[in-house]
Amino acid sequence: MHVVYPGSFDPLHNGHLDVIRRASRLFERVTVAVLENPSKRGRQLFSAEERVHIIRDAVAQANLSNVQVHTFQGLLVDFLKSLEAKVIVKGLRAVSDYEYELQMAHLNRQYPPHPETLFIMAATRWSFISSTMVKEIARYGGDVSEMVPPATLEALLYKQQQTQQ
Ligand code: COD
Repeated sequence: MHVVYPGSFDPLHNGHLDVIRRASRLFERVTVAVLENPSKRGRQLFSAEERVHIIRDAVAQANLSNVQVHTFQGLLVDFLKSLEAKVIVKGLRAVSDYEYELQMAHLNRQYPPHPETLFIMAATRWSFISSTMVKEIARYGGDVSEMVPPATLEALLYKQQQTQQ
């Protein structure tokens, strides 16, 4: 089965990578779909290309050969159609994620290809991590090396150096 794991991934952290790893064990093919949202461009730390680059590095380091990474724009269902995929994978951290994800799952299912959404429970260890928290801690010089893969850590350090120049 071919599944699509969509998100902003700004940036990828260990909770995301754990979902990718577990999905890659369960399904034949996993496409990580990075939302390229022009209206959010100024508000995101990494460009869509940078986010794809980080995820590809992390996936290669983890030896996940059935995982591909692509950007998409517009509606997720249209991207699924273009791939002929019918299953979305999402991660669930807590009840607070559930309401939003439930609404999205129902809405996505209204439109062709009428995808199913499957949820993978966040690993306890990573369930408190979000990209927003990673960025905030990194911005103030905190150590995020336990929360993100080396590819993200490198990209964060590079971004910090760039902004300091
Ligand atoms: N552990 C496990 N899973 C996690 C963790 C963690 N610590 N943190 C986040 N996740 C999961 C999230 O629950 C989500 O499933 C996924 O990882 C990605 O998370 P984010 O935060 O990078 O991405 P989101 O939630 O901002 O992504 C939103 C989408 C891009 C999926 C959504 O906006 C979308 O589909 N947009 C396209 C437009 C569209 O079709 N809209 C209509 C939808 S009805």
